[in-house]
Amino acid sequence: MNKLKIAYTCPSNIALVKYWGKKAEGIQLPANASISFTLTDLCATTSIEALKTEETLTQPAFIFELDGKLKPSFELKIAAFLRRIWDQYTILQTYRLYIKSSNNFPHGAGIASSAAGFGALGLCLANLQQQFSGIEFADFNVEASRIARLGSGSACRSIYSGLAIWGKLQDDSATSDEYAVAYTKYNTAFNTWKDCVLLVDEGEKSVSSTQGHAQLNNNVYASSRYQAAAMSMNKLLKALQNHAIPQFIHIVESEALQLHAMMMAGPMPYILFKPNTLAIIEKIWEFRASSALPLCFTLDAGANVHLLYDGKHEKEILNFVENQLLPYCSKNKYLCTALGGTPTIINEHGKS
Ligand code: 2P0
Repeated sequence: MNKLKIAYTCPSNIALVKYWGKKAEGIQLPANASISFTLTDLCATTSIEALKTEETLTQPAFIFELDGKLKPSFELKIAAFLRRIWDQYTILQTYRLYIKSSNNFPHGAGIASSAAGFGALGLCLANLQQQFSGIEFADFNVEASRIARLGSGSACRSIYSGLAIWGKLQDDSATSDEYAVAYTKYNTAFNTWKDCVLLVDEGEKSVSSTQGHAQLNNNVYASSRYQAAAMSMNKLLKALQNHAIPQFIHIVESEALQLHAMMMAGPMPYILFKPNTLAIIEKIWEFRASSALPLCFTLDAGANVHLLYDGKHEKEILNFVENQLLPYCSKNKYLCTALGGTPTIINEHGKS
């Protein structure tokens, strides 16, 4: 076949226990296990057209467009990713890839666009390799998650709807450092939870996440952080099983603050949150104390605040957002989404 085609849409995710730091050995293996909620409405859509070349290639050949525009700044990361899978993804050795991607959320909105983007790319490539070789992977999602991880660590969790764990847990043989797995043992009362992303700052981050991870190699608190993350995982899984809201809130907020504490306590300290990030956190604490409603915040590697809440109380909580938090948001902007999105194939019959 001279042409193969595929397209997937894949949601972003927000970590509850954070991946922050990589193992010294191996490629893109996490220093600690993490768990995330997949975000229903915040997605990347990626299509690939693979055209057969006359000659055998010696390195990946591709063109990448984001929202219809060439993006040279993303090419290095994609090229590094394709080189990592080159030996096993034999399609790359005789096909040139035309990769087109778009997000349904604004770039720089503090939503993990690389998680959604590399999640979709991993799904597309795993599917294309199957089309090319005629051999199915034993577990397609595991394979897509494994290669998504090689593009961007957090992307491996986006392959699963709901909750996903990435990183080996001693007492769970299904878990792995190489790929994420779905976590299904949680109390279904969490199915009504939502995420409202409060956009504090839409600019580019001063330090990328990949640079941030690397700083853990020389951070004197790194080993304590990895121990604390393991404790957080242990406690959070229990809170998720038992629908123990106070414990859930405590661990999720502590994890967000530890993430930023590591940035501030690293060898080249930096701060990604802004004054309005802190103002929003204080407002959330005040509102929770006075209302006793189930809500908490978490942060990604950026200034924006993810307000997690039980959608059963949506009216009161969105009133609070509108009345008290909007003044702290850039251009009064926020994005709300339910938890639990699922990657979807758009076209699997594109062979010609
Ligand atoms: C996470 N983050 O668990 C953590 C918390 C951001 C804050 O994983 O170098 O884009 O591509 O593996 O996955 C963001 O880092 O970094 C991240 P690479 P990635 O979601």
